[in-house]
Amino acid sequence: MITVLGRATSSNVQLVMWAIAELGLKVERQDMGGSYGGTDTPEYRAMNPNGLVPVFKDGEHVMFESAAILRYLGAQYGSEAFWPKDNKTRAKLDVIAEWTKTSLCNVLIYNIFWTLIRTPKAERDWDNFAVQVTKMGDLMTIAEHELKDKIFLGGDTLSFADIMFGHILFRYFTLDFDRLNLPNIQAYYDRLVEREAYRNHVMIDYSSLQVN
Ligand SMILES: N[C@@H](CCC(=O)N[C@@H](CS)C(=O)NCC(=O)O)C(=O)O
Repeated sequence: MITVLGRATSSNVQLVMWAIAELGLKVERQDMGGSYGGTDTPEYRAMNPNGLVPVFKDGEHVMFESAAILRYLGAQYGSEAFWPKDNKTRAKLDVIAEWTKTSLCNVLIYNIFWTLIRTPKAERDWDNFAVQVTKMGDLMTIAEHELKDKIFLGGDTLSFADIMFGHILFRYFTLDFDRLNLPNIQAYYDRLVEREAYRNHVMIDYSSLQVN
């Protein structure tokens, strides 16, 4: 039995839940973290000493860190397309996954999202925001080239790298900032939106996180 502990509005929970749904696995999710609390108990800290969500359980196997959970899911349950067995083929996809989790998430989630949604209006640093929006454009231009003539990052079928890259796109396209016109990324996002699992687990209203 797979269990995920974490609120649905967390982007790190979303990527895990989306992966589980794409892999056709059964899961039970329990709201935790944020206004739900529950992450500061000794029991929770024993599972994740950081007190953050998500925590993932597959039977007795317990882990945290969404990217590590995604890789575990791929290795344990993924098809050849989702998690290629060939190390070099998989490593090429993992470059994009890792780049998303580090470079892209740092700009989009920890700067742009954090400024617009999680920081009180009076405290927003608009000079830094402008720098981050320019950085976002530079990074997404790299992704735009990567997606040239591709349906998904690895070819015609969704892989773990698409879960990592794709899970940030809902916020990328719905936050209020200036985006470059990048047709490959727009078409890729439109394809993700067609997927029920993406709509159910990633396209989650984040207005409850908004501070004013
Ligand atoms: N590197 C961790 C980061 C986890 C993280 O920052 N989670 C946030 C939500 S996205 C969190 O727990 N925030 C506090 C809370 O929700 O109580 C991962 O990818 O799982």
